Amino acid sequence: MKPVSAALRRLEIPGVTVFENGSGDLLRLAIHSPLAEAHIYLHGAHVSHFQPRDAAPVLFMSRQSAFAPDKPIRGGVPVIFPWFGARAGHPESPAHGFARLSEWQVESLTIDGDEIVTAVFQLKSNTRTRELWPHDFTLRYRVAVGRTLRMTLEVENTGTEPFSFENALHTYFTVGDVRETATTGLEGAEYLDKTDGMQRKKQGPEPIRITSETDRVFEGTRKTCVLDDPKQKRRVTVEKSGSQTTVVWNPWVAKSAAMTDFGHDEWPGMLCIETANAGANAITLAPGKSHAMRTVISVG
Ligand code: TA6
Repeated sequence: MKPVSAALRRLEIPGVTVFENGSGDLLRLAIHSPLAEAHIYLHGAHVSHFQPRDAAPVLFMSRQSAFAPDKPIRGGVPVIFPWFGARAGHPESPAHGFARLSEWQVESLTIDGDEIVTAVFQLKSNTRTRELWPHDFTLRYRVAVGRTLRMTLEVENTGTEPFSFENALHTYFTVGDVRETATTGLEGAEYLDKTDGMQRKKQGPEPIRITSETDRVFEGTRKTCVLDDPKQKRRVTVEKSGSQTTVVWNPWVAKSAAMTDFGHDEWPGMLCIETANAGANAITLAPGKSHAMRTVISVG
């Protein structure tokens, strides 16, 4: 059991939030407010669970996910920074960057007049991050839990040189049956097909339906997406700002079988719709400047 520090205890809001040992004895923040429930691990500032009152859980979590200091968590909302996917020219670098593998600090914890609980996490550049990526930065991640889940990732360049980065909120949604879902908001948008050698293609006028392994990187889109999930009789809306890339992913059969931290039969129950800036949409920040990317998830 990992002890909870006095500093964290002082941040707790009695009756609403508590720091506790979660899976793998990793520390997590548990939120039980009148509006919703949520769990956020300090490891990766990883939202692993979100459930509005009177609704079913919104996020998928693999039953085979690792919960360990040096491993990514498979499900929920991984925070991706400073590169998306494999790092070009650096096969030794961890996929999807180091933010999801890092221990974040808790900066503040508040509840407002509308009973929305906001947790702010921080990750600053350090010796380890500089070994992987030679830049100075501060990441600030605001997670506001209410009827909606609102996540804002702010990147500040605290160094003396400009730097370019990619980022993503790599959200895993739980769905009744992915083969019955329809995702709208990307009609006519161009994408890179990661299942087909990154070929550039164009989404047709119809909603996205999942009929095989799907891994599409839509560049140059600021659109809101709506995930229609007939089996769970609900729609999930993914609004965003400060993001020009949306990624849609389902591993289907073969890729699922190849992933050790994912159940071979779990693919029908999840779909990733990710708010990102990747590839041609990578962000360049001058010293002293900041960039914020936000996503708001609501269930109807
Ligand atoms: O966002 C989709 C993707 O880039 C896929 O290519 C797939 O690899 C997925 O992320 C999961 O990546 P991970 O490194 O978490 O196994």
